[in-house]
Amino acid sequence: MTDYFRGIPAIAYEGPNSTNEFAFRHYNPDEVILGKRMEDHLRFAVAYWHSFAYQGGDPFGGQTFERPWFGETMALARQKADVAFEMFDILNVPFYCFHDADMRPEGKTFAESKRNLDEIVDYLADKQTRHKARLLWGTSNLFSHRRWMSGAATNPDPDVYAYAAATVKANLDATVKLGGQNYVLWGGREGYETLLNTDLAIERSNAGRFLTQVVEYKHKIGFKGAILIEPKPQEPSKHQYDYDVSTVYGFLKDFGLEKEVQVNIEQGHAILAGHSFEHEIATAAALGIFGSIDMNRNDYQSGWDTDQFPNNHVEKAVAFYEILRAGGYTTGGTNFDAKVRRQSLDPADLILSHVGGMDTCARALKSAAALLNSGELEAHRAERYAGWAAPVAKAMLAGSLEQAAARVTAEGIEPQPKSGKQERLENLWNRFV
Ligand code: XUL
Ligand code: CO
Repeated sequence: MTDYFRGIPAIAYEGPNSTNEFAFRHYNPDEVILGKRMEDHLRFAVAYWHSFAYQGGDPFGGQTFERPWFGETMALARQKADVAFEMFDILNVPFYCFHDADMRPEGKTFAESKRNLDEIVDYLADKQTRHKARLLWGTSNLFSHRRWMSGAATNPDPDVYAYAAATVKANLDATVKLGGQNYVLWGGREGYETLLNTDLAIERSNAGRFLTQVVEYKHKIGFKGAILIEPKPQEPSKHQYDYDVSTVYGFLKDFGLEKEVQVNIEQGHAILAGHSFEHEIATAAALGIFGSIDMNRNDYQSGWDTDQFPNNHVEKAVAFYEILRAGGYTTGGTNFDAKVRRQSLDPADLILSHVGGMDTCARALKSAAALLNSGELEAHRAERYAGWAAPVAKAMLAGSLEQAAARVTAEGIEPQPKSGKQERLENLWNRFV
């Protein structure tokens, strides 16, 4: 036991009228919604990096947090893990996520880093036997260390590709050892700064080969979880190859991996790509590659990936509606890839940021489920597309362009525009949030 969260109680559900800061007003894990427990719908995860490794820096200033476990030793790494599991217990979250670099000190050589990783993974595996939280996903940090500055799998130097392969293999093995349900690849440096020094064709092709090797290795070791790509258009690279869900789908199709790999969609990344969160979720669902989400938003004025906790349930309800419509998560979950602001110094800030985020999502889920259950929105949608169920429409799709064209004169077609009813549907939404 550490005393980092001393005096902070385990957070329990007290209902919407509670004024207790340290209570859930909406997140009630055992409440059944659409036939499933809320905990099983939402599958919340805490991100190891933002809560336990982030030091409070921004582009203009360094560390503001003084966590007792900061430092590059194994003893401090174990202390960090102790605090992490204490926080998971307080929040009663079922999952966490990690990068290797969040959990273990960097060694002087690959072998030393790997030894440190293996040691901390054993420590976490032991903790998992005595605590509730399990691993939602593991991933590799292939972007912070200077060796990755020109990319990992897309680096011009084949030795860096090899180092990336060794790193991903080690983290996939660690994920399996911890019973992880997914493995995520986010390619922060898989892109470029300037075309003047970049062979885009080689880089993209190597990225495809790398992902294929990852999938082959997954099958070789019998990992049953999902491999997830996390799209992002830019930042840190000026341009990333995994720009958005549609770009990733094209990439997967190109390398024959569209049945092997799904996406982890982050709200902030969707915004950077000029999309809404729900657009990205709905696109992934329509393409059959929806996997998991990172539930963190950007600031709408700054235009940066600020990784803030969700606090607007109306906005999130639309996203959860799309997740429910897609049938919910299978191996995925709701990961808070979110960090407290650099002025939020207190241990309580770490807890209450998550409490707020969990309550926001729970409230959003309840609204989305009620609207879906009412069938009202789906009835409008079904009516709008009903024409496509008619035999004549199906025959037209099965036939040629000339046959479709011939219908116009043969049947005297003169289409009559119909209202899209947007405002009426927005009013409908507002009845449920
Ligand atoms: C960076 C980001 C990462 C990934 C995991 O923008 O979202 O934290 O989620 O590497
Ligand atoms: Co993320």
